[in-house]
Amino acid sequence: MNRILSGMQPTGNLHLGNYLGALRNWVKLQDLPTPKASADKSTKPTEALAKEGKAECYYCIVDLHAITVPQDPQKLRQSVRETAAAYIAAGIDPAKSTLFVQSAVPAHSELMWILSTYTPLGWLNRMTQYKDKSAKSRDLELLGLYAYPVLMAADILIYRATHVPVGEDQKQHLELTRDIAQAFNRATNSDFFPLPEPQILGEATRVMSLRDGTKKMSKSDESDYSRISLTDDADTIVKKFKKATTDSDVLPDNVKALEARAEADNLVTIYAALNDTTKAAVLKEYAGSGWGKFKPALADLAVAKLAPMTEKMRQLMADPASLDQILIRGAEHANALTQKHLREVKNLVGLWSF
Ligand code: AQP
Repeated sequence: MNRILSGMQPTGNLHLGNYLGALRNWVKLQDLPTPKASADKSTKPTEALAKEGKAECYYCIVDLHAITVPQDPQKLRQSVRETAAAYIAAGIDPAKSTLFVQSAVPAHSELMWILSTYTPLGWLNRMTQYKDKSAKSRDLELLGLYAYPVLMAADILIYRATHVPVGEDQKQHLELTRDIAQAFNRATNSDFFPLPEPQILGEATRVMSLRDGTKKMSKSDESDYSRISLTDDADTIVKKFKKATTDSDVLPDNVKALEARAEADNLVTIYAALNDTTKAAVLKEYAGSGWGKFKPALADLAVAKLAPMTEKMRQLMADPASLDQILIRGAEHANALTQKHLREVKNLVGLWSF
């Protein structure tokens, strides 16, 4: 059985990058008849996945990853619910997908320890996310942040997941996950872990900051104007796009001409992704247009797509008990599968399990 796993950190408001790069694809994969582990490379990944029967989808809120940087406990708990509400508002259906909180499924952490014994430090030293985050403050030079990719590998492998839909920034961590899975399989002379395939889908695999087209849109950017949050109201969205950094040229008539124009490329990419079309199609419509025309059109499109989701999130947040029930049921389901897999891993390694 093919299985899909992905997650997001409950570290504040989710943004357009999280939505277009990951969440929206999770919904598409949830609603597909699914996969074959060795996808035919000549077709698009979603098409390849669609060729076979249904996949099981597991979507988690990775609070153990969130605490690799300091968190306020109250805010973290609230943020877990907000993230669950965003998943459901975006289209994740708890009746079709298992939706749960990582810290409620202890096998993730237990497998992480086991996998860490197969992970050479040299592999972790190459991870750019640790370097980027720890460079911001010496206080972040912590084992947890350094070991984050091993926990991510455990998150995926404990489900024996075959496909992992993520944004482009997670590609390196996915490659590490495959290396760790191979190292474990080799050492235990087994093929216990499938090698999970990244699903980096759609036009917007890396949405950039609205202030600086060379930086990725991120929750931790100090400028709120760098991102569109899923909870932003219409006025805020319009204002943020209006203030977005751009050059002074009109839009070109071909995608190649966007290559040296990071900010323009980003806005066209966002438009294409929101409209479920390609950058070429957007340029066909807007070639020769200035920002005075394109930015309001982009803002209108974003408001039309995001407003129903924001409203649904608000409704879900008004009933936290129901959200908690969904997460409790999801954790029960996830625990049943992961405890079974953990017993099998322990047997292979020679650890106690009963
Ligand atoms: N800018 C982005 N473009 C496309 N995809 C993105 N993702 C994140 N940013 C972009 C994808 O969203 C998923 C969840 O990410 P996460 O919340 O676990 O952590 P993150 O990547 O660290 O998100 P942020 O916003 O950058 O958080 P901070 O600022 O706290 O580090 C992943 O699939 C990711 O690829």
